[in-house]
Amino acid sequence: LHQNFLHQITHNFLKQHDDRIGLTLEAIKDGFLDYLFFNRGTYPDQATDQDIYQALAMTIRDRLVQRWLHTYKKATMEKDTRVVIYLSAEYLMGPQLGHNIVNLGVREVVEKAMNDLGIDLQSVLDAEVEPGLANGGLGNVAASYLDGLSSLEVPAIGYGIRYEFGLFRQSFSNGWQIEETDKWLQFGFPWEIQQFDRAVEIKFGGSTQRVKDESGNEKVNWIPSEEIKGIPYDVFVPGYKVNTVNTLRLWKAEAIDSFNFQSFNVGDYYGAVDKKVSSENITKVLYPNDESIEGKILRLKQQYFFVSCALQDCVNFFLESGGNILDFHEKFVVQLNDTHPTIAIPELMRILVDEQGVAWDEAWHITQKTFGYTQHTLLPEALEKWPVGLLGQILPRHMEIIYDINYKFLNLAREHFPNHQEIIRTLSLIDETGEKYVRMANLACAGSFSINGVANLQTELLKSYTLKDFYSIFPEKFNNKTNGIAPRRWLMLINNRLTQLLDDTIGTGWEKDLDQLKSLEPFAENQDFVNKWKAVKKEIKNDLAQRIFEQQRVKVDPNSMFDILVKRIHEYKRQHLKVLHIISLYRKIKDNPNESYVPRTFIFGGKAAPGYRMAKLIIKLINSVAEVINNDSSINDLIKVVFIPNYNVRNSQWIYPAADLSEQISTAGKEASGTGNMKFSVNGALTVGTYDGANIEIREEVGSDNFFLFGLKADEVKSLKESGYNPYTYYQENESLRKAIDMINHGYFSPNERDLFRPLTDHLLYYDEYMVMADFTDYVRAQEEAEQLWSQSDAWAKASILNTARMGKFSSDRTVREYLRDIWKADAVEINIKDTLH
Ligand code: F58
Repeated sequence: LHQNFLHQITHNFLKQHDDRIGLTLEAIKDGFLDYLFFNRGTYPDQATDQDIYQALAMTIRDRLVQRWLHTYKKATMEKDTRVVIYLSAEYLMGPQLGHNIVNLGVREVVEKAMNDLGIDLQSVLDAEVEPGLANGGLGNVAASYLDGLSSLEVPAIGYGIRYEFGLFRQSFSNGWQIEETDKWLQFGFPWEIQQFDRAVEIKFGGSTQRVKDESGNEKVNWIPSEEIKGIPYDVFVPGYKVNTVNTLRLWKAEAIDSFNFQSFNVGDYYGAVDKKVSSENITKVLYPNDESIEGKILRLKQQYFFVSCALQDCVNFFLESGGNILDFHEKFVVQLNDTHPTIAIPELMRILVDEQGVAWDEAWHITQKTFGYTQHTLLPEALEKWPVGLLGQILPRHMEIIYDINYKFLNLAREHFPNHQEIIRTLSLIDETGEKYVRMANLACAGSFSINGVANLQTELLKSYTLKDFYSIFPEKFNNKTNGIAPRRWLMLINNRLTQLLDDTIGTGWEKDLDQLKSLEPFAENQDFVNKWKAVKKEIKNDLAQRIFEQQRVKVDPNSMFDILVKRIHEYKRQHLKVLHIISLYRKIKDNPNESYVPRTFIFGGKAAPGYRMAKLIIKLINSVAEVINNDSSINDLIKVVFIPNYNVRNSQWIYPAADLSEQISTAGKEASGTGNMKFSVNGALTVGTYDGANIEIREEVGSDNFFLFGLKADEVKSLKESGYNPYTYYQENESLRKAIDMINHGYFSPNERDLFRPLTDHLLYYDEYMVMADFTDYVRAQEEAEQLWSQSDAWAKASILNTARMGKFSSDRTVREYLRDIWKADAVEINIKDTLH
């Protein structure tokens, strides 16, 4: 009976399908008006921006559900298809509505539907509150790779955390960064479906016990002191113009029984809800550090919480579909997005050995065949380690498993390095140099079959320094996967004007095969096209100028060079190098007012980790410099400085397309890859950059004439440091650098507090870990080169065209294909939504 019923509704449903969830103008309009009335309870003329956004979002979501259900049931859950599992504590999804409209291929229809109703689509998109569930680049690639997997029709699940509060919202008060809670869920999030029936239980604390099972074999029981529930929320990840809609499954922590009746009965209401509050704290907030790890208990609990939810979920649905646990690694390949999900390795061992009764060696074999590990950093402070005591207290069984893995792993290492106690000590999963720590990166290397960096230089540096000894034991595990960005979001969606021009010039098709942009190259010689290119850029810059004026009341000239530095604020990313350049230019204009100058607008954006004092001081310095320069009428508006607050995906979408010059100025050997560099360049910006991360590969592709290179190379940074670096000599030798620093130190930008920026300037003069002083002179030279090219506007436009034309390599589709070919080995599965589901 049940089966018949199922057939019937599927049949009826399919009959009405085109009216109900079709992609026609009428269907979309009807859906939208229905939602407005029945769901939002309003008439069109009384609807608020939020009503309109929610109604359109639900209308689009309806068009994803069936595709998603089919992908999940027909591909992901099928026993024999291989599924890519992505484990990441962060996903930078960005606003969803526009992106999903583009991927469904209905941008024009939706625009028309809205227009017919007198609604401007852009203002609907502006009403969305984005899920800010990431710090920066690492979360961005996680989101791009899910998009790529869906677009290539490969079944995949991303697992992560549904933080109630995402990355803090940034505002400025008197130039200082202020952090506010990001309540991104306050109006509801229309792109998720709660899945109560797939909830799992997670244990913490307590102790372990060795017991005998029914057949007399010894096994370990973990008796926890705390248990909580993980509730999954599925977010749709549609591919571009295909039926595949993969799943991003985000977990929320809840108390198992939210009410402690015993306490309640004795009148302790607050005690009764206490447990609920403390369980739910686990997924309350995203830690706002981008390149260092806070050794907080809650952070470890977050990590374990989501990876345990994920692995239990995989094991459950594999066993439900009749899989044999010994084939786990055939069904799933699990990619660790950086070191923070590494606790998944002992967790899978625990599930296999303690819960599924698999023998240790076999379990280790399965585990090692399951995991791939991506490293996103070169900064030692970002290599995560946990005190043995703390890890043992929160996860006593995992600590035992880690010790067992280490014992066997070090025996293997000794075979490679028989008499090298020192090397064995650095390879050990336990750091015993002082207080004992578990080295999570070492655990990840030991437990994965693949280890990859995210750009060529970084992978080489991992092999020769950071993970050198692992490389000598397991050279075959190491590989490089240069990052990429999703062309649908980072070009099509955000740069409609350029997209139109590209479509008109080389036709469509490049969105799925970015190498096709190559056919734009000959147009760089075509004056008519060059003029069009310039006209489009001008309009885009007008849009941004208008937004800046509305937001900050600063007038910027769209004819000036838009020189942009947006990313997290960090000393290694060297926003202060940019500030020193701006000050020296300002000084030059004031000293020689009658010379001619290139008018420039310097735009900054980015958040500082709330506890990172130097980064916050850099923000204050930028805002102080902006205040002085923007109000100095003697320089005739030749330069303007703007700091756009609360840099996030939404406002970055206005920023990237409008850039003339992209600033990628990290100290060489510090930026693992960078992905902002790619977003700028594909939108036609020229780069001024160091020989670092993916800059090197971008320059290789776009050509050295179309890229302003400067600064020390990674090996030069290293040898200068080793030979005794003295930043003060650069201060003595370079007059404009000296004047710029003196202006800061004399209180020019902080008249009420002369010494405000001393910690920053002292650091530069006497320590300068990131070699700002050493690179200043060459940086100014590269900037002058840029100004010369800018003065020949056709030559600049040509270089800009060539940047876009030659960025094909940096599509995340290429990166995903390489992951699939070398690591994941999963195939595409075409989804037919006419298939009946059982
Ligand atoms: C970034 N890392 C790298 N980490 O800095 C950047 O060069 C690279 O392009 C990008 O990854 C993608 O590969 C990064 O964003 C974090 O935000 C972590 C958050 C969790 C704690 C450790 C840092």
